[in-house]
Amino acid sequence: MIALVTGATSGIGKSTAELFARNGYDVVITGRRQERLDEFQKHLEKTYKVKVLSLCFDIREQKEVEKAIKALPEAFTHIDVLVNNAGLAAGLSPIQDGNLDHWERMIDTNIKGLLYITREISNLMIKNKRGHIINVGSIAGKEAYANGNVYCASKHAVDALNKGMRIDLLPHGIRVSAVNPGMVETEFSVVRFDGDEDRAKKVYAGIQPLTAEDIADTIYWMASRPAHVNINDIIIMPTIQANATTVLRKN
Ligand code: NDP
Ligand code: 8X3
Repeated sequence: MIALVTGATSGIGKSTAELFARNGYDVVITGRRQERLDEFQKHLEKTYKVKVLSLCFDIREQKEVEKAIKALPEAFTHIDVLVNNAGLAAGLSPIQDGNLDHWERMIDTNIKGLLYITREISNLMIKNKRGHIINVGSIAGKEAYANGNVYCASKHAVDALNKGMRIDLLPHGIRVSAVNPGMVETEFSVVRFDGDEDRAKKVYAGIQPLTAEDIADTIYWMASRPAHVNINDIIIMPTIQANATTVLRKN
């Protein structure tokens, strides 16, 4: 079995690729940071004795995505599971003060990048007559919250695409699922706040957030259900979080 995980250099994607490898899957790991990919590939190969292919590309660049997938070695073309994880939030501002670069990055990565890779891999899955696409959405795709505007819109798009893909791929026997997490402590907030680590730490101060491993567990559980079972959609929150903005903090 083969799993391709986008955004496997950090956080949820990295933990997910590791869990699939631990369960004997060969894995394709992607991201833009070549050094991290190389190091992670060595670790997975050595620890789990599985085949690992690392692909370094920017998911926002359609030609790069197409080239990387078209050049997959034969042994990696039978992708069983695609985890559409690569994504980010950039900024947290009211709509009228939005930073255009932040908007473009979120829309190009979370929506267009997810579409580019899905187009390539779904065609391989159709040829192989099997497959499972697991989309990483967010609680931000289920609710809008103050200053979350464009990030929330991008994750609402993932929610809609999750439903649409399931309809279009139904005749081909391809399963489509989504996991929508609340707060998970990864590099997410450091990226959101343009590298401001102190501000990022405050997001998780006084709470027990989810971990990347919690989400990896959920994704692997979805993928490992019997072939006739499809988990359509899961919202997963830390116990201290009731919705996008209601969080119980210890002072
Ligand atoms: P991280 O910042 O830790 O990981 C993000 C991953 O996405 C990295 O591997 C990064 O790789 C990759 N990525 C980002 N931009 C690109 C790009 N242009 N091309 C290729 N790869 C890219 O964050 P998380 O693990 O938390 O985020 C993973 C997913 O989970 C995202 O879709 C996020 O929206 C979602 N999510 C996160 C939550 C949280 O609270 N953390 C909650 C709900 C959903 P590289 O930089 O090497 O390219
Ligand atoms: C990440 C969770 O609440 O920051 O998608 O939007 S949140």
